[in-house]
Parts: sequence; structure tokens; C-alpha cells
Amino acid sequence: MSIQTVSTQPYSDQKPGTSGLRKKVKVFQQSNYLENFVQSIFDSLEGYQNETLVVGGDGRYYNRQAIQIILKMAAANGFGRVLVGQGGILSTPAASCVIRKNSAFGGIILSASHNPGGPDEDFGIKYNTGNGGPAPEGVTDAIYARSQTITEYKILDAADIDLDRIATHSLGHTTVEVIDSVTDYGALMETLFDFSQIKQLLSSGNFRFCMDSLHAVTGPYAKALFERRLNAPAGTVVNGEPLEDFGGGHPDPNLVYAHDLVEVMFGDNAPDFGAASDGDGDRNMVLGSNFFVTPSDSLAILAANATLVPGYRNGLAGIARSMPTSQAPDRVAEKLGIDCFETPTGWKFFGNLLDAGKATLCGEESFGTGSNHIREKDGLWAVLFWLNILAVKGQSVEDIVKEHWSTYGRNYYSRHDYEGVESDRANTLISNLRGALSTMPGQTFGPYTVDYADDFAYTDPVDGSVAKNQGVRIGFTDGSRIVYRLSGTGTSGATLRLYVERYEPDATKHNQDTQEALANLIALADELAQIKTLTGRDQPTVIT
Ligand code: VG1
Ligand code: CO
Repeated sequence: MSIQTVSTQPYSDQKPGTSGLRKKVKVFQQSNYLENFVQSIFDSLEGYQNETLVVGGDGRYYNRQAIQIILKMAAANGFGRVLVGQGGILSTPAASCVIRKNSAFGGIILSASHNPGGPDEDFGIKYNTGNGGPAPEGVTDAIYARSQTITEYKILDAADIDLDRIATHSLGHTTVEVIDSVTDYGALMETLFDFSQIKQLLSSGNFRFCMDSLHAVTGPYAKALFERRLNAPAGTVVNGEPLEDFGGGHPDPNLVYAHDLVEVMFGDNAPDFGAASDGDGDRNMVLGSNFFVTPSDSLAILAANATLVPGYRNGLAGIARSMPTSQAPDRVAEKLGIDCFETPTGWKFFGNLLDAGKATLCGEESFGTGSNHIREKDGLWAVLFWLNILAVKGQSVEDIVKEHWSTYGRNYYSRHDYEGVESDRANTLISNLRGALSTMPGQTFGPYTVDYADDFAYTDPVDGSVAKNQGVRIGFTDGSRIVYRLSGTGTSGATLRLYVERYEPDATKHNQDTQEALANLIALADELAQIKTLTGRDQPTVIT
């Protein structure tokens, strides 16, 4: 088997976004496109000779072809060992777990997360460092810079590896181990949660649970954990076969795209607990019978109840949430006397806080929750956390959430997405807002007076690195907020995200419809940014 050095030319568009490089499959299929990016990753790293690399993906279209290329390139570039999930499958949290458990140098995860899959849909690739977390901006910037000057890449001239059988292979001087995708992850979950208590709940016959894997990566994990280890009845996991096109669906666990589950959970005779996860398994949505839990509330509730769960029995060091996430977790942190960090959007910003032991739980409003057990958000972990709390408390989801609101107050919260907006229009909207920020503080709009208005910047408290332009925030004197930012994960046009939040301390006012409770602020958000006029859209594509 010989190492080939292939000449190539840069592609100008290989800048990683919020979570790696995401493009249409057809873009990745261009000659040398994937190879350029993979070589740019390797060229940006130092000291990986003879070390271990983890490779796996969410099983979407092009996953297998990409993995064969990456294995041969890893071998040609001198990695000592590559661990690859069976069938090319590793959920994002499982990949993080495998990297940590095996003290790997890093890992390559192939996923476009919640974006649709298939020959005309999306693909993605990202690099995770040895702590198991997404590469920080310093590394992704270096990868991008390298991709702009690349002239050649190295690849082994070898036959494809059989990814479907658990076995160890030699690829040149490199050992390739095809590993079970679930084992390490499942074992880690058992150390964190009270499996015997959850087992009792799930097999008691008077608790019904429905897990929708949306034909994405968590199917095998959910079946192994819930149905086999925790004795939930067969059929608890639905849409549990990972498919290359996710069955034509949009594997995004929210009220819009997980509509089948939503119908079940809001239908007659609804189960007690429902959950869904996304394409790569790092997101979660949790529902009670006729009841939706917002991701921000979920983080706050997990934090408030953490000591009921074995892995967190000794309490939390701190909480971290992304800036657009509601301030519900801040109230829990305050009561617990611990820090609540506010970071830019994207899990990579939590890594340092977790490594330094400053935060134990982290979360984002975008259905992402996780902890220091790995360095990615973790959908099934969140579901297990909820099951553990439900098993201990013996209350319904709705009762737990409402009790939480009456203790801490309720942060009414909603996100409105305007997808597929023309990039120029979206950029104009954001730059107009930026231009107006300095004049806003002190201005009054109906009942709302602007307290502060800025473009969020974050200084990492551990390494001092600074991230600027992370979203326009307008905060009002009563604690309400409006946030605007553009998505960094899309593959066509721009997605404008509007985040709106209002705090309601009065428990007699906790039962309003969220959109109604926020109606004034939503109208104000449109007035301030001229959303309808500038996007040309009457209403958002997705409301969560
Ligand atoms: C979105 C979410 C963000 C999340 C990111 C990756 O990013 O808003 O909170 O971390 O997706 O999640 P953006 O830039 O489109 O708003 V995943 O599950 O796609 O890896
Ligand atoms: Co995801």
C-alpha cells in the first residue's frame, strides 16, 4: 500500500461555522473538496503521529464514502490508530465519549446535525480535540487559513475497510478498529443515572414513554438503553432505524419538525413522557402529557434537581448557557449560590468552562443540554436525566415545570426563525441594527425602556480569547430581552433568528400562551429591526 501525494487547489468556502463545515452533499462531492478540508485539519494539528483518531458520523448520505476517504488519509498522514463506529455510526455525544475514554488525540465527526440528508441535501464535517469537544475558534480559524493555501494532500492507495463488522484492520502502518457504536456511551450513562430506579419506572406498567429518534442516529442507542437495559416495552423507541435521508424528514426535535411525536403527546390518552433527538443525537426535546418543556426551562429544571441524580449528587460547580438562551437557569444558579456563565452560541464555547471545572451543566435554547460528562451536548443524556428525576419525584412533567415556575418565576421565551432569507437582506437588517445600538439605551417603547443595547462579545474567562459580533441584544429595564442573530449552520441563504424573553414572577400569570404573553415584545422586535419589510416575510418559518 503506497502513500500518494495528490496536487490540489484551494476552495474559497471552507470556513467552519457554528459547528463545523456544513454544505450541500454536492459541494462535498466536488473533486478533492473533502480531501482538502481533511488535510487542512491535519496540517493545523501538531503531534498526532502514532496517536489515536476517532471517526464516525450520523449515518446520513455520503457518511460511508467520506469515512473511507478519511481513514485512508489518516493512515497516510501517520495516525497510529483509528477508532471508527460500526457502520460508520457514532452519535456526536458518543464520539465525544469515545475520544475521552480512549485518550484519543481528537476526532472527526461527520454530521450536518438537524439539517435534512440525501443526495441533494446537507453534509458536514467537524474536528473535535482531545478533550472530546468541538475545536475552539483558534483551531477552526487555522483550519480555514490552511484550506486557503493548500496545494496537496496525502492518501493511502488501499482497498475500502469493511465498516459493518466489528474487527481490527491494518491500513498501512495504521490500525483501524471498527468498534461497537454504543458500548462506551452506554457504560458512561450507567455511571451517571440510577438505572434501577428508572427501570422500575419504565417497567411499572403505569408510566408510558415514547422516544422518537426521527430515523436518525440515536435509534440504536435509544433501543439499547431504554428497551434493552431499562426494560421499557418494545416499541417505546419509534423511527429507530437510522436512514441516509432520515426517511425524507427533517431530523430536528422541535414542535414543527417532530410533528408526529407532538401529535401523540398532545393527543387523547397521551403518554406521560415523550422525547425526540436530532440527526446526530446531541439535541433533545422533552414533552409531558399535553405539555411542552422549553429547552431553557429544561436546563433550569435539571440544574434545580441535579442532586436527585447520582452523577450530580454532590451539586454543581456552575451552570453555563448560551447568550440567546433564556435567563431561567440564572435564577437557579443564583439560588444555589453558583456562577451562571453566558457564552456565545455553539457548544465550543463551553469547553474551557467544563475543562476548568467552572461549569457542570450547560445548555442552549436550541434544544441542547449537556454536562461535564463529555464535551458535546447530549440528547439521550437529557432524556435519561428527566427520567431519573421523574422516577425520584413521582410527579408529572407538567407538575414539575409548574412547581419550578412558582418557585423561580417563569421566563416566557420564544425563538422565531426566518429561514432561507436572501443573504443581502439579512445582512442589511443586522447592520442597520448595529448602527442604531448606540442611540437606543434610555429610549422608551410603550411599557419598555431600553436598559442596554449591544452586539454581544465574550471574553473566555479561562484563556482570555475574545469572540465578537455574537448577536445583537436589546435588554429592557424589566429584564425582558430581544436578541437577533444570523445562523452559522445553514447551507443556503441566511437564517435570521429572533429570540424574545420576558420574566413573569407572578404565579397567577404563568398559564398564558407563550406567543400571547410575548406579543408586545414580538411586535416591538419587528418594529426595531423592520423584519417583515427587510426580509420580505410576513411570518417566521419556524416558531419554537
Ligand atoms: C444552531 C443553534 C446553536 C447550536 C448549533 C449547532 O446554530 O442555534 O445553538 O449550537 O446550531 O447545533 P446557528 O448558528 O444555526 O444558530 V447542532 O445540533 O446543529 O450541532
Ligand atoms: Co445536532
